[in-house]
Amino acid sequence: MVKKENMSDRTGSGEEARNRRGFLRAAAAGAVGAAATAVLPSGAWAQQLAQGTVVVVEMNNALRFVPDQVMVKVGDTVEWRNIQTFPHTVTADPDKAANPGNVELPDGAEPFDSGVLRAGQTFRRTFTKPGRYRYVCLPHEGAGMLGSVIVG
Ligand SMILES: [Cu+2]
Repeated sequence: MVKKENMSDRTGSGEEARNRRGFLRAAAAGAVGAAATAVLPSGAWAQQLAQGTVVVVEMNNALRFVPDQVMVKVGDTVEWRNIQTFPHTVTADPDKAANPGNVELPDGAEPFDSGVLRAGQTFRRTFTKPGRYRYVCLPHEGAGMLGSVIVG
């Protein structure tokens, strides 16, 4: 949208450019109004609204998930973010954990594993089965890098 405004400034007459800017402003105001009256927006935002809330868990060089326990609703998504430099994983798979007792999944829930997440990388999981999920960071499980998600 910004790019289009710049183009019209360059190519249109002064009057035309002013009208165009007015139209764009009205269109933007209309979009806000539409969102406020619950007309579904499009794209990623719509998908996010339809799927529920996104809760963020950070992973840091102190070898911790922060917060190490989150409570979400069925349909919500948890996003893990590596905010520093050490590589981490988000692993809820008893076959991969050094101590399978550190991992827990509700009956019927599929194990999952983010793979290695380097600095700045993220991993998302949407939870569709209620219950308690306990997971580990594979490289730092021994250092106590453990977390849980309670889905209610
Ligand atoms: Cu880790």
